Amino acid sequence: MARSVLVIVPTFNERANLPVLVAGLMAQPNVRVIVVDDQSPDGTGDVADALARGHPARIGVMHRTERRGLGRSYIDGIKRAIEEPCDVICQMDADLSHDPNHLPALVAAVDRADVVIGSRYVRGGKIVNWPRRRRLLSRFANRYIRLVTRLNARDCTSGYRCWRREAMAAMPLDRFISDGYSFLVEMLFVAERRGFRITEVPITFVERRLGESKLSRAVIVESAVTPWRLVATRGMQGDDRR
Ligand SMILES: Nc1nc2c(ncn2[C@@H]2O[C@H](COP(=O)(O)OP(=O)(O)OP(=O)(O)O)[C@@H](O)[C@H]2O)c(=O)[nH]1
Ligand SMILES: [Mg+2]
Repeated sequence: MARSVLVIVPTFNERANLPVLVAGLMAQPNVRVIVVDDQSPDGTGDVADALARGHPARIGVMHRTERRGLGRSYIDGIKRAIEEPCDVICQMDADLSHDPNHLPALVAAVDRADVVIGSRYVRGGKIVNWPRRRRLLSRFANRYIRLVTRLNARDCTSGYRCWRREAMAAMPLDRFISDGYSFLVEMLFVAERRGFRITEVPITFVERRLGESKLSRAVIVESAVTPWRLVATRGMQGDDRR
């Protein structure tokens, strides 16, 4: 890849998956990684440190000690990422659902957009090994979010995204309301309100084979409520015009 790319990977109990993902990312030229671990009880943080010792110039690790959460982890990771020299900042799950081989296509699309979503729900996008129940939940979540927030993207909940560095740096992270997964929807909502160009590139999403999902009841409840909160505050947290 011609551009310099920084990938933020939040981890919680991904000890078996992280080395495979990192190997895939290290095989891509001009890619660096920041792992943001939330004191995983399974020792993912130590695994990340060991990987970083193997590639000190390309892998950084953050060990969070404050309240756990995907959104909080991303906020910490992004704050660090925008301090580092790079052209594109990406977000990616650690559970091997997101293939590093899709990265060049996503990064290339940053030429014509501020935010590029690795999307399951555009032509060419696929989901492998998801049970029917999980497919329905994701489909429903996307319909619901689009209906409530009027977001245009087909896949508003994908965690595989690339941002033009300046667009990411313009996000008002300290005003975000989400702790967990709904952070992903909030970012998109704020980006759209700021007039950023959002585009989608198809990916093949593969269900995790190892480790456990962290999709808890609390996370689902937050995801159901947040779209309404965003609309109610009209994304004020993302609006400098107030
Ligand atoms: N740092 C951090 N990472 C988290 C937290 N919760 C989830 N993650 C990471 O976020 C990514 C997505 O989490 P998953 O559990 O795979 O969630 P999902 O992909 O929506 O659900 P599945 O389809 O069941 O895998 C993975 O890399 C997780 O390790 C958290 O509280 N803190
Ligand atoms: Mg997953």
